[in-house]
Amino acid sequence: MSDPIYVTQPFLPPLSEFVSLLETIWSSKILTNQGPFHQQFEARLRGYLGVEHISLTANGMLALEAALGALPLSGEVVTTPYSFVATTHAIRRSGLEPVFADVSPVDLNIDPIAVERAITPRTCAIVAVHCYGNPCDVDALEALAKRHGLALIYDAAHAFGVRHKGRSLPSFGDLSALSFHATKVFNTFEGGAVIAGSADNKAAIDRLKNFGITSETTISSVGFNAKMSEINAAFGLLQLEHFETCIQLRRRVDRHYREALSGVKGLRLIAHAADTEPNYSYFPLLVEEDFRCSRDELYEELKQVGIYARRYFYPLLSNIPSYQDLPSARQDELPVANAAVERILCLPIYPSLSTHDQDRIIEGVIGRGPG
Ligand code: T4K
Repeated sequence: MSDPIYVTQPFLPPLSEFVSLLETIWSSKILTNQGPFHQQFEARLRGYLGVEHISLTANGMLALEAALGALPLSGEVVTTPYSFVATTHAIRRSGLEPVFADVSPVDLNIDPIAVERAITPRTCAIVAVHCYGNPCDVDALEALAKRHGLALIYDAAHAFGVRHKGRSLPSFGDLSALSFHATKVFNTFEGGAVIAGSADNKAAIDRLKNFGITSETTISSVGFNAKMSEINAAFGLLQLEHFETCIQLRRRVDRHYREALSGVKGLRLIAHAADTEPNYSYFPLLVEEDFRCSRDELYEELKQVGIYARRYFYPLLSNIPSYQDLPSARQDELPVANAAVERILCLPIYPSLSTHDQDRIIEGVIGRGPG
């Protein structure tokens, strides 16, 4: 059998380029606690993302917890059930109550009309996800948040490098949380960041991620440890130099899939949004009823030939034991999300995916057997 193909493969720059950065760390012996690489990486990201305030974190989930912890929130948070489990867990672990609202059938992002219906006097915030890197309806969500006096936080774990309406997508909202996990479009092995709309929020996040410490003798809040180490920050600096090349390589893969699979009976591709420069982080397919087989049969068929597509984000978060008893988790209240998780399949996409391997995947999907 041919080599396995996984849903993603992290981009790694030439090792020789990283060694000199490691030598710097070895000689300085500064390993963590906002050292020089941490500061340089924050500065470079501010420039790249066109934002004023950013705080690096150890991973994307803690970035989201830090974002939620930076604001004076209590009560209910309206959020999507169609995401990775970190989104809802971060809300719950912050002592807040997740309230699910359905998603739009067009892009599987939270539907502002459903959000408005879910708002009660106890709602304090909206946590929306730019799912697969496709922008939420940022204007409608901002208007809603303003009208109801709510905080607007984006889980932008998939959105690094996306530009929307002339701005970097993670710059929308009061706060956005990024993930730099190995499986993400931009990785620092593990890592993340919060983009803050104000210096005060950035300061609150900097404190929270450092145990709530303000100075050597002042501990002003109950924080945690979510600091990014120097090794991850140095690696991020290097990764940034290669990022545009990675996006171009991903664009090639995305185009080839779209050319080969658009118009195949029973397959629906999610279109790139208008006024958007995508990051091509995922390639989601919806396997409709009139396709030659079901989504799960397709998933198994591909696995048989060594292609490991993934059903992101199955199961739906409103259907897992931790959340299924919430009143907002009722399946009839979330028809679009419940239907989508039964149909979704994410095909492999990453910079080093060869055309040969991609053709194997396409042939497997279309049903011409192993390529
Ligand atoms: N919000 C959203 C919307 C998210 O999607 C995520 C994370 C978060 C928040 C939280 O961010 P972090 O705290 O993770 O920074 C993965 C990732 O672990 C997770 O980061 C990601 N979302 C989620 C969508 O996917 P798995 O369980 O699917 O990963 P895994 O280990 O099965 O990896 C998938 C494939 O990638 C493997 O088959 C092979 C390849 N791979 C993976 C790793 C880890 C590699 O080639 N090298 C690697 O090091 O969850």
